[in-house]
Amino acid sequence: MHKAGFVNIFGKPNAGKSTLLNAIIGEKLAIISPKVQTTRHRITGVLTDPAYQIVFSDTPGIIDPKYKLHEKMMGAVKSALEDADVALLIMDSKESMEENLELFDSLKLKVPIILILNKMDNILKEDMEVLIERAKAWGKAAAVVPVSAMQKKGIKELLAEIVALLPNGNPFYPDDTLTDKSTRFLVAEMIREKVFQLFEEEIPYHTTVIVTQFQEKETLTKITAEIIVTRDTQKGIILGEKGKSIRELGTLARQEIEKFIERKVFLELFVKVRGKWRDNDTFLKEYGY
Ligand code: GDP
Ligand code: K
Ligand code: MG
Repeated sequence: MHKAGFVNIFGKPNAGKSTLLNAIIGEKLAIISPKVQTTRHRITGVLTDPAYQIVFSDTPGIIDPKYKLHEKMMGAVKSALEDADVALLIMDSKESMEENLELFDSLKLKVPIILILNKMDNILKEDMEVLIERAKAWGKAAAVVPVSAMQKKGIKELLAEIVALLPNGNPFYPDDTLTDKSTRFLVAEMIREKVFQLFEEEIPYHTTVIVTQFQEKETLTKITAEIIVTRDTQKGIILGEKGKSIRELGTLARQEIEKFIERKVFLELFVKVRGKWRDNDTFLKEYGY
């Protein structure tokens, strides 16, 4: 019997949800950074095998909403909670298990749970065994799986546990589908990732990116994107002295995009100031939230 189902990834900010999705799918679909609240959307990755198809969703980390943007982000978490066949609850193994289990309890999940102890590369083997025992004693997980999403360790074992819990069914997507997100969206996210990488403090959180032009030319793809910030000072920082910072941003983003679309890219970036985009429904809608 063919198996198919929806599997959603939950956990605190920085637990490694996006890294795990990418490790499972084998493509960089979700952007990653050491900063919290990097992921703002629910991102789907589809894994197809002759025997099964799994539709994974990465979600923003679970937080208390402070802005309308946060409310939209938590809406993405909630909708993911309600339609999963299996929930992957992931935690950083270095963090408090009590706190994480308390959070997971508060989700009141009715679907089968796999508890993932991530970042096992940071933990001694004997300490990991203790953690696994404590996680099993929680009693709510059908399986407890240690992984290193970063080093792609434990992924096969995790997939076996997921498949065991999947319902029978036909595939939802054609077998070459990787994600429900458009290339334009993923490209905007890659640029946003570089903003998280290059700029500090409030800048990444006040920034969004939209791709305004995506043209496949004969020898290259021409992409134009707008980087939206909330203040003139932020625009100045992103541009940098004589445009130095935005050139660096452009180079890093272009390299990443070229790897992903496997074509040469000409990338043009503009910075725009939109005062309160994070708390304005019209702007949020325009920017895809
Ligand atoms: P998210 O907020 O849950 O989506 O977490 P990310 O996937 O963005 O990862 C947060 C940080 O943890 C990044 O700096 C990752 O490189 C790092 N990270 C993720 N998985 C692992 C892992 O298995 N081992 C280690 N050492 N770091 C990891
Ligand atoms: K993160
Ligand atoms: Mg993430």
